Amino acid sequence: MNRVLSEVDPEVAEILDGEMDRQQNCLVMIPSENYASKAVLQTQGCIMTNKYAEGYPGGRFYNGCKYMDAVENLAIKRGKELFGADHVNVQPHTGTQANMAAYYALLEDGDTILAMNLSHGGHLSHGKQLNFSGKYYNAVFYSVDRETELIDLDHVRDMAKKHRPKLIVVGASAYPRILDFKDWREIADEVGAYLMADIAHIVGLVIGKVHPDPVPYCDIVTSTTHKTLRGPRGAIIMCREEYKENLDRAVFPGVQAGPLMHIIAAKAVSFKEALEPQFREYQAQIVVNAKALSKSLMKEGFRLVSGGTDNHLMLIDLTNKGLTGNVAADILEEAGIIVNKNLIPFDEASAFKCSGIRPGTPALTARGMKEPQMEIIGRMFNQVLSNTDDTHIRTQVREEVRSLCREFPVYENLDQWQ
Ligand code: DSN
Repeated sequence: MNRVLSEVDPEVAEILDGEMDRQQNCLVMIPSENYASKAVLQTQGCIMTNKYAEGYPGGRFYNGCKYMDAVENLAIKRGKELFGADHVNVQPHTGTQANMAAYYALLEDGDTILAMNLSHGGHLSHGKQLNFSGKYYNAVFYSVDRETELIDLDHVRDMAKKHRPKLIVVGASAYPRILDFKDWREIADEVGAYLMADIAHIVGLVIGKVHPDPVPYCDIVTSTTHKTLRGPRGAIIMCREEYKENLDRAVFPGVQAGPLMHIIAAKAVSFKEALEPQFREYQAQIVVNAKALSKSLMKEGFRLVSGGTDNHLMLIDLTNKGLTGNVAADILEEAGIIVNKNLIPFDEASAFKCSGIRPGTPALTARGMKEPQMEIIGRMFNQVLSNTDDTHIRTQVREEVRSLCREFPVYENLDQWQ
Protein backbone atom coordinates (compact mmCIF):
# COMPACT_ATOMS: atom_id res chain seq x y z
CA MET A 1 0.00 0.00 0.00
CA ASN A 2 2.64 2.49 1.00
CA ARG A 3 5.31 1.60 -1.51
CA VAL A 4 6.92 4.58 -3.19
CA LEU A 5 6.33 5.39 -6.84
CA SER A 6 9.67 4.00 -8.03
CA GLU A 7 8.63 0.56 -6.66
CA VAL A 8 4.99 0.66 -7.79
CA ASP A 9 5.58 2.10 -11.24
CA PRO A 10 9.23 2.40 -12.28
CA GLU A 11 8.21 3.50 -15.80
CA VAL A 12 6.34 6.57 -14.60
CA ALA A 13 9.04 7.24 -12.00
CA GLU A 14 11.63 7.27 -14.75
CA ILE A 15 9.58 9.68 -16.83
CA LEU A 16 9.24 11.99 -13.80
CA ASP A 17 13.01 11.84 -13.24
CA GLY A 18 13.51 12.84 -16.85
CA GLU A 19 11.12 15.76 -16.50
CA MET A 20 12.83 16.91 -13.30
CA ASP A 21 16.15 16.82 -15.13
CA ARG A 22 14.63 18.86 -17.99
CA GLN A 23 13.16 21.46 -15.60
CA GLN A 24 16.48 21.74 -13.77
CA ASN A 25 18.81 21.77 -16.77
CA CYS A 26 16.89 23.87 -19.30
CA LEU A 27 16.03 27.55 -19.35
CA VAL A 28 12.25 27.48 -18.90
CA MET A 29 11.14 30.66 -20.68
CA ILE A 30 7.50 29.99 -21.50
CA PRO A 31 5.93 32.97 -19.73
CA SER A 32 2.90 31.02 -18.50
CA GLU A 33 5.05 28.39 -16.77
CA ASN A 34 6.71 28.47 -13.38
CA TYR A 35 8.03 26.34 -10.53
CA ALA A 36 5.52 25.71 -7.74
CA SER A 37 7.03 25.64 -4.25
CA LYS A 38 7.69 22.36 -2.45
CA ALA A 39 4.82 23.14 -0.05
CA VAL A 40 2.43 23.64 -2.99
CA LEU A 41 3.63 20.42 -4.66
CA GLN A 42 3.26 18.50 -1.42
CA THR A 43 -0.30 19.76 -0.95
CA GLN A 44 -1.25 19.01 -4.57
CA GLY A 45 -0.31 15.40 -3.92
CA CYS A 46 -2.25 15.13 -0.67
CA ILE A 47 -5.12 12.94 0.59
CA MET A 48 -7.73 15.58 -0.19
CA THR A 49 -7.75 14.12 -3.71
CA ASN A 50 -9.76 11.26 -2.16
CA LYS A 51 -12.79 13.35 -1.24
CA TYR A 52 -15.94 14.47 -3.05
CA ALA A 53 -17.23 17.85 -1.93
CA GLU A 54 -19.74 19.12 -4.53
CA GLY A 55 -21.27 22.36 -3.32
CA TYR A 56 -19.70 25.04 -1.15
CA PRO A 57 -18.56 25.20 2.50
CA GLY A 58 -21.57 24.67 4.76
CA GLY A 59 -23.71 23.44 1.83
CA ARG A 60 -22.20 20.27 0.42
CA PHE A 61 -23.92 17.41 -1.35
CA TYR A 62 -21.67 14.89 0.43
CA ASN A 63 -21.08 14.08 4.08
CA GLY A 64 -17.67 14.05 5.73
CA CYS A 65 -16.71 17.51 4.46
CA LYS A 66 -15.53 19.10 7.74
CA TYR A 67 -11.93 19.45 6.57
CA MET A 68 -12.94 20.30 3.00
CA ASP A 69 -14.94 23.23 4.37
CA ALA A 70 -12.01 24.27 6.56
CA VAL A 71 -9.53 24.34 3.71
CA GLU A 72 -11.87 25.97 1.18
CA ASN A 73 -12.85 28.67 3.70
CA LEU A 74 -9.16 29.32 4.37
CA ALA A 75 -8.42 29.59 0.64
CA ILE A 76 -11.35 32.01 0.20
CA LYS A 77 -10.28 34.12 3.20
CA ARG A 78 -6.69 34.36 2.00
CA GLY A 79 -7.81 35.00 -1.59
CA LYS A 80 -10.00 37.91 -0.46
CA GLU A 81 -7.11 39.35 1.52
CA LEU A 82 -4.66 38.90 -1.34
CA PHE A 83 -6.86 40.57 -3.96
CA GLY A 84 -8.91 42.93 -1.78
CA ALA A 85 -11.98 41.39 -3.44
CA ASP A 86 -15.52 41.17 -2.06
CA HIS A 87 -15.76 37.54 -3.08
CA VAL A 88 -13.46 34.81 -4.37
CA ASN A 89 -14.45 31.48 -5.88
CA VAL A 90 -11.53 29.04 -5.63
CA GLN A 91 -13.10 26.07 -7.44
CA PRO A 92 -12.43 26.62 -11.18
CA HIS A 93 -10.24 23.86 -12.56
CA THR A 94 -8.71 25.96 -15.36
CA GLY A 95 -8.56 29.50 -16.69
CA THR A 96 -10.92 28.66 -19.53
CA GLN A 97 -13.45 27.18 -17.09
CA ALA A 98 -13.15 30.30 -14.94
CA ASN A 99 -13.91 32.41 -18.02
CA MET A 100 -16.79 30.13 -18.95
CA ALA A 101 -18.28 30.57 -15.48
CA ALA A 102 -17.80 34.34 -15.61
CA TYR A 103 -19.66 34.56 -18.94
CA TYR A 104 -22.31 32.20 -17.65
CA ALA A 105 -22.82 34.43 -14.61
CA LEU A 106 -23.22 37.65 -16.62
CA LEU A 107 -24.47 36.76 -20.10
CA GLU A 108 -27.20 35.01 -22.08
CA ASP A 109 -26.44 32.92 -25.17
CA GLY A 110 -25.93 35.17 -28.19
CA ASP A 111 -24.87 38.25 -26.20
CA THR A 112 -22.05 40.31 -27.62
CA ILE A 113 -18.61 40.32 -26.02
CA LEU A 114 -15.77 42.63 -27.02
CA ALA A 115 -12.33 41.15 -26.44
CA MET A 116 -8.79 41.18 -27.76
CA ASN A 117 -8.06 39.52 -31.07
CA LEU A 118 -6.29 36.19 -30.38
CA SER A 119 -3.65 36.88 -33.01
CA HIS A 120 -2.91 40.23 -31.33
CA GLY A 121 -2.37 38.70 -27.92
CA GLY A 122 -5.83 37.61 -26.68
CA HIS A 123 -6.90 34.11 -25.64
CA LEU A 124 -8.95 31.27 -27.13
CA SER A 125 -11.58 31.62 -24.42
CA HIS A 126 -12.10 35.30 -25.28
CA GLY A 127 -14.41 34.50 -28.19
CA LYS A 128 -12.35 32.52 -30.68
CA GLN A 129 -14.71 30.80 -33.12
CA LEU A 130 -13.34 27.32 -32.41
CA ASN A 131 -13.83 27.75 -28.66
CA PHE A 132 -17.14 27.59 -26.73
CA SER A 133 -16.86 31.36 -26.24
CA GLY A 134 -17.03 31.98 -29.98
CA LYS A 135 -19.88 29.50 -30.47
CA TYR A 136 -22.24 30.69 -27.75
CA TYR A 137 -21.53 34.41 -27.79
CA ASN A 138 -21.26 36.98 -30.54
CA ALA A 139 -17.60 37.91 -30.17
CA VAL A 140 -16.13 41.04 -31.72
CA PHE A 141 -12.48 41.93 -31.36
CA TYR A 142 -10.24 44.90 -30.81
CA SER A 143 -6.72 44.90 -32.24
CA VAL A 144 -3.45 46.61 -31.48
CA ASP A 145 -2.39 49.62 -33.53
CA ARG A 146 -0.40 48.62 -36.61
CA GLU A 147 2.30 51.24 -36.03
CA THR A 148 2.77 51.23 -32.25
CA GLU A 149 1.62 47.62 -31.67
CA LEU A 150 -0.09 48.92 -28.52
CA ILE A 151 -3.78 48.74 -27.64
CA ASP A 152 -5.36 52.00 -28.78
CA LEU A 153 -8.14 52.86 -26.33
CA ASP A 154 -9.84 55.12 -28.88
CA HIS A 155 -10.17 52.09 -31.15
CA VAL A 156 -11.57 50.03 -28.23
CA ARG A 157 -14.07 52.81 -27.49
CA ASP A 158 -15.12 53.00 -31.15
CA MET A 159 -15.63 49.23 -31.25
CA ALA A 160 -17.63 49.40 -28.02
CA LYS A 161 -19.86 52.18 -29.37
CA LYS A 162 -20.37 50.37 -32.66
CA HIS A 163 -21.15 46.92 -31.24
CA ARG A 164 -22.67 47.79 -27.81
CA PRO A 165 -21.26 44.66 -26.13
CA LYS A 166 -22.81 43.36 -22.93
CA LEU A 167 -19.32 42.48 -21.72
CA ILE A 168 -15.88 43.90 -22.41
CA VAL A 169 -12.99 41.52 -21.71
CA VAL A 170 -9.60 43.01 -20.94
CA GLY A 171 -6.63 40.69 -20.60
CA ALA A 172 -4.17 38.90 -22.81
CA SER A 173 -1.77 36.02 -23.10
CA ALA A 174 0.77 37.72 -25.36
CA TYR A 175 0.70 41.46 -24.71
CA PRO A 176 3.93 42.91 -23.28
CA ARG A 177 2.52 46.18 -22.00
CA ILE A 178 0.56 47.59 -19.05
CA LEU A 179 -3.24 47.51 -18.99
CA ASP A 180 -4.72 50.39 -17.05
CA PHE A 181 -8.10 49.08 -15.94
CA LYS A 182 -9.40 52.50 -14.91
CA ASP A 183 -9.53 53.54 -18.58
CA TRP A 184 -11.34 50.34 -19.48
CA ARG A 185 -13.96 50.97 -16.80
CA GLU A 186 -14.68 54.34 -18.35
CA ILE A 187 -15.25 52.75 -21.76
CA ALA A 188 -17.46 50.02 -20.26
CA ASP A 189 -19.52 52.65 -18.44
CA GLU A 190 -19.93 54.72 -21.60
CA VAL A 191 -21.69 51.80 -23.31
CA GLY A 192 -23.29 50.20 -20.23
CA ALA A 193 -21.20 47.02 -20.49
CA TYR A 194 -19.88 44.73 -17.78
CA LEU A 195 -16.09 44.74 -17.48
CA MET A 196 -14.16 41.54 -16.92
CA ALA A 197 -10.38 41.26 -16.58
CA ASP A 198 -8.58 38.01 -17.29
CA ILE A 199 -5.30 38.45 -15.42
CA ALA A 200 -4.04 34.87 -15.74
CA HIS A 201 -0.64 36.02 -16.98
CA ILE A 202 -0.09 39.09 -14.83
CA VAL A 203 -1.76 38.02 -11.59
CA GLY A 204 1.52 37.88 -9.65
CA LEU A 205 2.55 41.27 -10.96
CA VAL A 206 -0.78 42.70 -9.79
CA ILE A 207 -0.33 41.20 -6.31
CA GLY A 208 3.27 42.44 -6.29
CA LYS A 209 2.06 45.95 -7.19
CA VAL A 210 4.18 46.16 -10.33
CA HIS A 211 1.07 46.23 -12.53
CA PRO A 212 -2.21 48.18 -12.09
CA ASP A 213 -4.91 46.40 -10.10
CA PRO A 214 -8.14 45.42 -11.91
CA VAL A 215 -10.21 44.56 -8.82
CA PRO A 216 -11.44 48.10 -8.03
CA TYR A 217 -12.61 48.61 -11.62
CA CYS A 218 -13.96 45.28 -12.85
CA ASP A 219 -17.20 43.43 -12.21
CA ILE A 220 -15.41 40.10 -12.46
CA VAL A 221 -11.71 39.18 -12.51
CA THR A 222 -10.51 35.72 -13.53
CA SER A 223 -7.06 34.22 -13.21
CA THR A 224 -5.12 31.01 -13.31
CA THR A 225 -3.07 30.14 -10.23
CA HIS A 226 0.00 28.46 -11.74
CA LYS A 227 1.60 31.20 -13.81
CA THR A 228 3.17 34.27 -12.13
CA LEU A 229 1.28 33.34 -8.93
CA ARG A 230 3.34 30.11 -8.66
CA GLY A 231 0.49 28.10 -7.20
CA PRO A 232 -1.03 24.79 -8.29
CA ARG A 233 -2.46 24.32 -11.80
CA GLY A 234 -5.95 25.80 -11.55
CA ALA A 235 -7.94 29.03 -11.50
CA ILE A 236 -9.89 31.50 -9.38
CA ILE A 237 -12.54 34.15 -9.88
CA MET A 238 -12.94 37.41 -7.96
CA CYS A 239 -16.15 39.42 -8.11
CA ARG A 240 -18.16 42.15 -6.52
CA GLU A 241 -20.61 41.20 -3.78
CA GLU A 242 -23.61 41.72 -6.07
CA TYR A 243 -22.49 38.94 -8.46
CA LYS A 244 -21.44 36.48 -5.78
CA GLU A 245 -24.47 34.19 -5.92
CA ASN A 246 -24.73 34.19 -9.70
CA LEU A 247 -21.04 33.47 -10.00
CA ASP A 248 -20.98 30.64 -7.47
CA ARG A 249 -23.98 29.05 -9.22
CA ALA A 250 -22.24 29.48 -12.56
CA VAL A 251 -19.17 27.57 -11.33
CA PHE A 252 -21.16 24.87 -9.51
CA PRO A 253 -23.48 23.45 -10.74
CA GLY A 254 -23.14 25.58 -13.90
CA VAL A 255 -19.91 24.40 -15.44
CA GLN A 256 -18.32 22.07 -12.88
CA ALA A 257 -19.28 19.33 -10.47
CA GLY A 258 -16.75 17.91 -7.98
CA PRO A 259 -14.13 20.47 -6.92
CA LEU A 260 -10.48 19.36 -6.79
CA MET A 261 -10.04 19.72 -3.04
CA HIS A 262 -6.30 18.90 -3.05
CA ILE A 263 -5.82 21.72 -5.57
CA ILE A 264 -7.95 24.08 -3.50
CA ALA A 265 -5.77 23.23 -0.48
CA ALA A 266 -2.67 23.98 -2.59
CA LYS A 267 -4.26 27.27 -3.72
CA ALA A 268 -4.59 28.19 -0.01
CA VAL A 269 -0.87 27.47 0.47
CA SER A 270 0.12 29.54 -2.56
CA PHE A 271 -2.02 32.48 -1.38
CA LYS A 272 -0.19 32.38 1.97
CA GLU A 273 3.13 32.44 0.12
CA ALA A 274 1.93 35.31 -2.06
CA LEU A 275 0.98 37.33 1.04
CA GLU A 276 4.63 37.30 2.18
CA PRO A 277 6.79 40.39 1.44
CA GLN A 278 9.31 38.27 -0.54
CA PHE A 279 6.62 37.60 -3.11
CA ARG A 280 6.55 41.30 -3.97
CA GLU A 281 10.32 41.30 -4.40
CA TYR A 282 10.02 38.27 -6.67
CA GLN A 283 7.44 40.00 -8.89
CA ALA A 284 9.51 43.17 -9.12
CA GLN A 285 12.52 41.11 -10.17
CA ILE A 286 10.47 39.33 -12.89
CA VAL A 287 9.83 42.73 -14.52
CA VAL A 288 13.43 43.94 -14.03
CA ASN A 289 14.62 40.70 -15.64
CA ALA A 290 12.18 40.99 -18.55
CA LYS A 291 13.39 44.52 -19.27
CA ALA A 292 17.03 43.39 -19.06
CA LEU A 293 16.37 40.46 -21.40
CA SER A 294 14.53 42.73 -23.87
CA LYS A 295 17.45 45.13 -23.87
CA SER A 296 19.92 42.34 -24.48
CA LEU A 297 17.81 40.83 -27.29
CA MET A 298 17.41 44.20 -29.01
CA LYS A 299 21.16 44.81 -28.72
CA GLU A 300 21.64 41.47 -30.49
CA GLY A 301 19.45 42.67 -33.37
CA PHE A 302 16.09 41.14 -32.50
CA ARG A 303 12.92 43.15 -33.16
CA LEU A 304 10.54 43.13 -30.22
CA VAL A 305 6.85 43.79 -30.79
CA SER A 306 6.06 47.28 -29.40
CA GLY A 307 9.79 47.84 -28.82
CA GLY A 308 10.13 46.13 -25.45
CA THR A 309 8.15 45.11 -22.39
CA ASP A 310 6.57 46.42 -19.20
CA ASN A 311 5.65 43.02 -17.80
CA HIS A 312 6.95 39.45 -17.65
CA LEU A 313 7.04 38.58 -21.37
CA MET A 314 8.13 39.82 -24.75
CA LEU A 315 7.24 38.93 -28.32
CA ILE A 316 10.12 38.54 -30.74
CA ASP A 317 9.32 39.14 -34.41
CA LEU A 318 11.66 36.80 -36.28
CA THR A 319 10.91 38.12 -39.75
CA ASN A 320 14.25 39.96 -40.02
CA LYS A 321 16.06 36.73 -39.10
CA GLY A 322 14.36 34.81 -41.91
CA LEU A 323 12.94 32.32 -39.41
CA THR A 324 9.46 31.18 -38.41
CA GLY A 325 8.45 30.82 -34.77
CA ASN A 326 8.10 27.03 -34.91
CA VAL A 327 11.58 26.54 -36.40
CA ALA A 328 13.18 28.99 -33.97
CA ALA A 329 11.49 27.37 -30.93
CA ASP A 330 12.63 23.90 -32.03
CA ILE A 331 16.22 25.04 -32.60
CA LEU A 332 16.31 26.85 -29.24
CA GLU A 333 15.04 23.69 -27.56
CA GLU A 334 18.03 21.79 -28.97
CA ALA A 335 20.18 24.32 -27.13
CA GLY A 336 18.19 23.83 -23.90
CA ILE A 337 16.17 27.04 -24.18
CA ILE A 338 12.42 26.44 -23.98
CA VAL A 339 10.09 29.05 -25.51
CA ASN A 340 6.85 28.82 -27.46
CA LYS A 341 6.06 29.91 -30.98
CA ASN A 342 3.52 32.71 -31.13
CA LEU A 343 1.61 34.80 -33.63
CA ILE A 344 2.63 38.42 -33.77
CA PRO A 345 0.12 41.21 -34.52
CA PHE A 346 -0.87 41.26 -38.22
CA ASP A 347 1.03 38.01 -38.75
CA GLU A 348 0.68 36.79 -42.29
CA ALA A 349 1.64 33.24 -41.35
CA SER A 350 -0.53 30.58 -39.69
CA ALA A 351 -0.62 29.80 -35.96
CA PHE A 352 1.58 26.74 -36.62
CA LYS A 353 4.21 28.52 -38.69
CA CYS A 354 3.87 31.92 -37.10
CA SER A 355 6.44 34.72 -37.15
CA GLY A 356 7.20 35.04 -33.46
CA ILE A 357 8.31 33.50 -30.21
CA ARG A 358 7.18 34.59 -26.72
CA PRO A 359 9.89 34.36 -24.05
CA GLY A 360 9.25 35.32 -20.45
CA THR A 361 11.09 35.55 -17.15
CA PRO A 362 8.86 34.18 -14.31
CA ALA A 363 10.53 30.75 -14.05
CA LEU A 364 14.10 32.01 -14.56
CA THR A 365 13.49 34.59 -11.82
CA ALA A 366 12.03 31.98 -9.47
CA ARG A 367 15.31 30.04 -9.62
CA GLY A 368 17.25 33.20 -8.72
CA MET A 369 18.52 34.54 -12.05
CA LYS A 370 19.00 38.27 -12.34
CA GLU A 371 20.08 40.92 -14.88
CA PRO A 372 23.59 39.52 -15.63
CA GLN A 373 22.06 36.17 -16.58
CA MET A 374 19.47 37.92 -18.78
CA GLU A 375 22.28 39.61 -20.68
CA ILE A 376 23.94 36.22 -21.25
CA ILE A 377 20.68 34.58 -22.31
CA GLY A 378 20.01 37.35 -24.86
CA ARG A 379 23.41 36.59 -26.38
CA MET A 380 22.62 32.87 -26.45
CA PHE A 381 19.41 33.55 -28.42
CA ASN A 382 21.48 35.34 -31.04
CA GLN A 383 24.23 32.72 -31.18
CA VAL A 384 21.66 30.00 -31.81
CA LEU A 385 19.24 31.83 -34.08
CA SER A 386 21.83 33.60 -36.22
CA ASN A 387 23.62 30.30 -36.89
CA THR A 388 20.80 27.87 -37.47
CA ASP A 389 22.88 25.74 -39.87
CA ASP A 390 25.62 25.30 -37.29
CA THR A 391 24.75 22.41 -34.97
CA HIS A 392 28.13 22.77 -33.28
CA ILE A 393 27.08 26.21 -31.90
CA ARG A 394 23.87 24.71 -30.56
CA THR A 395 25.83 21.99 -28.77
CA GLN A 396 28.16 24.60 -27.32
CA VAL A 397 25.24 26.77 -26.11
CA ARG A 398 23.57 23.64 -24.68
CA GLU A 399 26.65 23.13 -22.49
CA GLU A 400 26.63 26.79 -21.41
CA VAL A 401 22.93 26.47 -20.54
CA ARG A 402 23.64 23.39 -18.43
CA SER A 403 26.37 25.14 -16.52
CA LEU A 404 24.20 28.26 -15.97
CA CYS A 405 21.40 26.01 -14.71
CA ARG A 406 23.80 24.28 -12.29
CA GLU A 407 24.52 27.67 -10.72
CA PHE A 408 20.78 28.19 -10.13
CA PRO A 409 19.35 24.91 -8.83
CA VAL A 410 15.56 25.16 -8.92
CA TYR A 411 14.41 23.63 -5.67
CA GLU A 412 17.23 25.09 -3.55
CA ASN A 413 16.80 28.64 -4.80
CA LEU A 414 13.01 28.81 -4.59
CA ASP A 415 13.34 29.13 -0.82
CA GLN A 416 14.50 32.73 -1.12
CA TRP A 417 11.00 33.80 -2.21
CA GLN A 418 9.21 32.06 0.68
N1 DSN B 1 -1.54 28.35 -21.85
C1 DSN B 1 -1.71 29.75 -21.72
C2 DSN B 1 -0.50 30.51 -22.17
O1 DSN B 1 0.51 29.89 -22.42
O2 DSN B 1 -0.58 31.72 -22.30
C3 DSN B 1 -2.85 30.15 -22.47
O3 DSN B 1 -3.89 29.25 -22.27
